[in-house]
Amino acid sequence: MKASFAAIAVVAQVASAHYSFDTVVGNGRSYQYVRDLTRPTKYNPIKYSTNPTADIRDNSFVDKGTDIVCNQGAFSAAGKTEVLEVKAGDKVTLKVAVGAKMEHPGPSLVYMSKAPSSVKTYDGSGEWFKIFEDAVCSTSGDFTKGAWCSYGKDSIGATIPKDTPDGEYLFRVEHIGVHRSHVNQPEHYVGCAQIKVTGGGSGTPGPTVKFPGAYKSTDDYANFSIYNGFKAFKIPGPAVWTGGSSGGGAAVADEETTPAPAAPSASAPAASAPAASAPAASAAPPAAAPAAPSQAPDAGCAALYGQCGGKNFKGAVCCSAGACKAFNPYYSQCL
Ligand SMILES: [Cu+2]
Repeated sequence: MKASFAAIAVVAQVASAHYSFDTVVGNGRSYQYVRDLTRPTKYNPIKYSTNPTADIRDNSFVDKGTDIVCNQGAFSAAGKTEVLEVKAGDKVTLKVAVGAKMEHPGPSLVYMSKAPSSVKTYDGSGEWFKIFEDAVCSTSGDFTKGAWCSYGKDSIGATIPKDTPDGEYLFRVEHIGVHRSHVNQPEHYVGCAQIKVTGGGSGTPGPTVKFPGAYKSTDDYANFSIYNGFKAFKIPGPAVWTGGSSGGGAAVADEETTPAPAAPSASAPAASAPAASAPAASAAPPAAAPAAPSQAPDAGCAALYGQCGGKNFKGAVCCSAGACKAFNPYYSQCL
């Protein structure tokens, strides 16, 4: 039947564009060390609660509830998920399920959070520090696709800093699709492995954030446009911790409205490093400095290239730049 062929085609296409993480590369089977999830469609993204209802997937939100920690229902799998022993200094890489690839433009991030005792009983409500991030690897590539470091890849990995204290941790990978950030609808894909770090050091990981809380819908990344060529991208979340005791102070959350020439506090030099320039990701161009956002959609109307109308669309039907052009009954865009 014609309809079922169409349905199959859609599923296959969505599965390769959307993704969830299920295995630790080189270690075990699907969901052996990675917490399984309970969402009906495992590969669907997590979005902001402020997004149009029609667009929200499975009641998973970046800004409320706990799905942004390790994905929907992941904590219910904690007890049956095994704990992978790794040495500080080792690289841990999580792979996406069912042979999919991360075919969305956007940053990759890896965070860790220490369990108070066994990670099998830890809900991830504690402090998280970032150990890896990447974003744009080619300023001349297709900014809607291959210019992004992780575009088309099937895994995200990070080296456990040597200074990481021994103990059990959640190892959280995240990819954020920013292809719809121009309409404030970034897509978050997250997954957590349970690991036990041995041979570590006595560093103080930081700055730290919490989930939810690390990201806001008003952050740069959530209001960014990949259209019209390269522009500097500010990676959300805190600065990457590479060792030592850069923690302590306030979490360097992504305060998009304050390009504050923050007087570098002499007492915490590492914490004042710009979040956007990943020291670990050597491939990232220096251009990714926290420059002034080139796009500042005004409160009321949609920004250039933003959606400004269409059936089920609940946003503002006006443009702060350009004119609203209808492409079909479901989509109008400011051009
Ligand atoms: Cu998507």
